[in-house]
Amino acid sequence: MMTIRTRNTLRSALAALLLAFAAPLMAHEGEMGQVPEDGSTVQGTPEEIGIHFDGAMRITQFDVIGPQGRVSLENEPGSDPTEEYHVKPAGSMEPGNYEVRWRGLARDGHMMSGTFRFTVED
Ligand SMILES: [Cu+2]
Repeated sequence: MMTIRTRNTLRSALAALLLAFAAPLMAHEGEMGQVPEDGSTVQGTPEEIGIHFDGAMRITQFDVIGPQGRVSLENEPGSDPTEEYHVKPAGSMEPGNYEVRWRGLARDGHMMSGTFRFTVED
């Protein structure tokens, strides 16, 4: 018959084993930086708007929303995984606060999403 101590030891060993197997599955691409930087203020329309990841990410949604609604972008989300995703505004952007909302699929199959904000000044 097992003592409680033995059972607890076995349980700990099993938990450690599960963690060892689970760790690689939990690793996924992270957000490394934004353009313009989150919380920053830029003068005039930014040349590009984008996001950097520490691994390839397949971006499925990338919306820039400002005072006049959704900003028209020159390129739409592609289907190729990339570490650097950039779009160019199709026209000039009015001064005001903008929010970028993105979604992507990491290599491990996890859906990732995030937002960042920047301000455009005259
Ligand atoms: Cu993941």
